[in-house]
Amino acid sequence: QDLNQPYRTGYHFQPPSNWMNDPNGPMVYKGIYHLFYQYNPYGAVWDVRIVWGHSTSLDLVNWTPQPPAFSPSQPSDINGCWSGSVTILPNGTPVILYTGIDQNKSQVQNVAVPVNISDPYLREWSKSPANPLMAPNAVNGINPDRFRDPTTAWMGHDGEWRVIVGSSTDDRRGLAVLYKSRDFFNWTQATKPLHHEDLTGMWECPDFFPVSITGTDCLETSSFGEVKHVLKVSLIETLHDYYTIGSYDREKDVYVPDHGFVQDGSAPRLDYGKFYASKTFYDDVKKRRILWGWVNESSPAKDDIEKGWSGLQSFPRKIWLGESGNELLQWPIEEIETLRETQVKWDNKVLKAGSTIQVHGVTAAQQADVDVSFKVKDLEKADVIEPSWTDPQKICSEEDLSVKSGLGPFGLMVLTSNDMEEYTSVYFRIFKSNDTKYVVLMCSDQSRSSLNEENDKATFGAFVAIDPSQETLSLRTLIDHSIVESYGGGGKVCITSRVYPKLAIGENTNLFVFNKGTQSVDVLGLNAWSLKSAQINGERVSPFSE
Ligand code: DQQ
Repeated sequence: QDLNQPYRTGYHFQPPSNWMNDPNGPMVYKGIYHLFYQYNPYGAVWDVRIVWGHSTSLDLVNWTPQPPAFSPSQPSDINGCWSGSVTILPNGTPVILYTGIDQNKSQVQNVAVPVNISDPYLREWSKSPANPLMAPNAVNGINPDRFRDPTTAWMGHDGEWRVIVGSSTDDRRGLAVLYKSRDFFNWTQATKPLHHEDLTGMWECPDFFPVSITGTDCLETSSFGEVKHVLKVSLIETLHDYYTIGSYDREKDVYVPDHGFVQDGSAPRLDYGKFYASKTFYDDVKKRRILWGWVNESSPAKDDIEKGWSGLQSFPRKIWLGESGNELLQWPIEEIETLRETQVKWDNKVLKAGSTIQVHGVTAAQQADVDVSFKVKDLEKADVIEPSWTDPQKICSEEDLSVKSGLGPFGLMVLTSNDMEEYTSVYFRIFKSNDTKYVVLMCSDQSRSSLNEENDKATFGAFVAIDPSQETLSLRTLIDHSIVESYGGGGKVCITSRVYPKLAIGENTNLFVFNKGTQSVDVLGLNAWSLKSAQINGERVSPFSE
């Protein structure tokens, strides 16, 4: 443990040093996984002249750094190489579409192709002299400051490629601008966007992909058949990633969500904590769709500069359509199991009212994978939820653990210091709603996570669509030094947070299960593993040891 660097992660992706934001162009090529990312080679803060950092992996867990794929170099990207995506052409060649900031500071879309397709590491990329392929068209109402982040393209029924680019109108109508092409190089803007939604502001990093309605197997982006489509957008106004599930009309080239969008606050989020500018790719090796998201720091920039880095990627998650057809499910990819060491296992333990039980034996409590399932018997003892409590984050923030309610809070205390001065708690509370249904609230409370008062310690929360009278309530939490990534209800709700303990570091880190409610709760099972460190992009030279 490098005590100068207690917040560097053991198995969450980060570059050797400096600033990282959005995941870009993830893919698998010739059996090698690639992740590109928005990267500032010059420091630990964002810089407009950002480049495409690049790392490769055999298993999505251990990563080797590669030279940046490309940097600003031609008029169409001289002021920055911003986010974009990879499309694998039918002949197997991967092609990158990305946003360039051109010589006039306009946002334009460019293409880059591998120099040597027989190199599985795709170390060299060449930009087309034909760039830019798409420029903002004032006639069509596209503002040059709001025209970015092309998706993976998909092939339509007519053999033409389609791609969407995020945008918005001056009056805050969010747009998924649609472009079409026969040859992938000459693109024409369609007369109508694929989808738009009033009063949502700029749509960054859209993602559009099919999900199977018949099972958990996932689909390549151009697949059609027994599918629904998902449109994800990153709203710059809230810095959250929202999704809708709906139908894509291939004839009319429009997407219609099954339920409303963000306007009425109803669109679900991929994560209710820190998680932004996410992107999926189809892994044809394991027939799954994998999601990555940028998890930014919660510390002041001066701390980032001092530690020499900023930004993580979430642990890669498999993502698929839940049985209800109304929600996406997410789960850490199975490769995490290769990191598991010591295991602690509990079966059937009663968590009495007011109890806090330590999970002994997780040797590396700051690098752990904890999976616990609860069964709550006395549901009739649940308090009735206040009708005005419609904002889960607000309930989680206002009702701290000292407030008792019949059912809960119960859950995990992670990254807990020896004397409990510091801890992060991830927990459930169950309420009754007036129509005799139950409301399950999941919270991730960072307010006690560190004695350092300078960090953003906001609490996060979400409702989990689960009926606790029929189903067990599961919570899986990945703990990794300064990131706590939690999956509630089997992946229905994710909450990711960043924490910077001063005391709960190294061996002084503990893990507990607790129940602060007035009724006992059963732990049906608990499995906790210490995780060893992955090899992530090699050793970083500490600025403190030079
Ligand atoms: N980050 C990129 C943009 C994108 C934003 C620039 C989202 O392309 O819209 O670094 O975080």
